[in-house]
Amino acid sequence: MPESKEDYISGIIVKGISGFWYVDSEKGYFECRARGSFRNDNIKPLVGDKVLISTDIESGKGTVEKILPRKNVLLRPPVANVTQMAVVLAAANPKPNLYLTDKVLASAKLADANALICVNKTDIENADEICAIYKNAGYTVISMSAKNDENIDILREYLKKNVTVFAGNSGVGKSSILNRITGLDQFETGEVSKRVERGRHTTRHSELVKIDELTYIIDTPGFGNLDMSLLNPENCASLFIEFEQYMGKCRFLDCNHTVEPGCAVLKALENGEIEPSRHNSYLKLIEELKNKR
Ligand SMILES: Nc1nc2c(ncn2[C@@H]2O[C@H](COP(=O)(O)OP(=O)(O)OP(=O)(O)O)[C@@H](O)[C@H]2O)c(=O)[nH]1
Ligand SMILES: [Mg+2]
Ligand SMILES: [Zn+2]
Repeated sequence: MPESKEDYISGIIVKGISGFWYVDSEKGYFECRARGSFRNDNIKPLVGDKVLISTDIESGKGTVEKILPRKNVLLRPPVANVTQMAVVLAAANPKPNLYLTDKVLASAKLADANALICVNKTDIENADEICAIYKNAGYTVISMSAKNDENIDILREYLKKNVTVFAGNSGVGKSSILNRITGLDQFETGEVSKRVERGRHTTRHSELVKIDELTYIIDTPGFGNLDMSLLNPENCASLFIEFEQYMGKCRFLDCNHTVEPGCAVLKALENGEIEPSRHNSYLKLIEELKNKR
């Protein structure tokens, strides 16, 4: 073990498999065990963690000695320090699920991560309407086709210097997009039907894939089970970014922006400043959260 902290190497955990943490650093790639005392302190390393490791470089093996403070933690996928979430929709096949999209966008806001919308498969259907919904809400929207390599370069620009998680329904083309980004066929793709046949037990671990020194991407398997543990009916209005400017402007301080008279959000909805589908998702989300209680 090194004498002082200066001998530690700093890196980022890109993968974790059965107790081994794979750390990417300036000095190379190391297979690490976590220091035993983490377990005593009830701290578990996470993919995305910035860490200090000790190693005798030649062995390629090391020990995670210290986990640096985290910017945020996502539970599904379990990843730390995500700076951006790219929500992928398909113009068609599968049909866009705006509610799920809006829930992921809310969780991105909650995690203080930038959000991008990628509307894929524009080669099979026009996506202007969906794009408009999210542009009007204030999001960056990229209409694209992984199949035709359309606008992949624009997405690549947005990824720079970010740790970006790709989320979205199964079959929308996340892995296909990421294969285009890396130029390698390293992400498994397939038709939805085949995926279902394969069953639920396919092992899937989250992995940071390096694009360049400061740029990483993470593929995820569909939305399946979105983590909503930190959302509640009270905080969710502020997670719809275009509602924010109306907060504090309703007649009632405890306005829920559902049916209340003098509600600034409902007025903006009437005026066309807020998209009906977005407000609809908001109503659905508070219902879902209330039922969970
Ligand atoms: N027409 C068309 N098909 C596409 C496009 N992108 C992906 N596909 C197809 O859509 C299917 C699903 O693509 P995947 O990349 O596996 O989808 P995924 O989002 O990773 O799905 P999960 O891993 O289950 O979450 C595959 O058959 C792809 O070939 C596109 O831009 N246009
Ligand atoms: Mg995939
Ligand atoms: Zn209101």
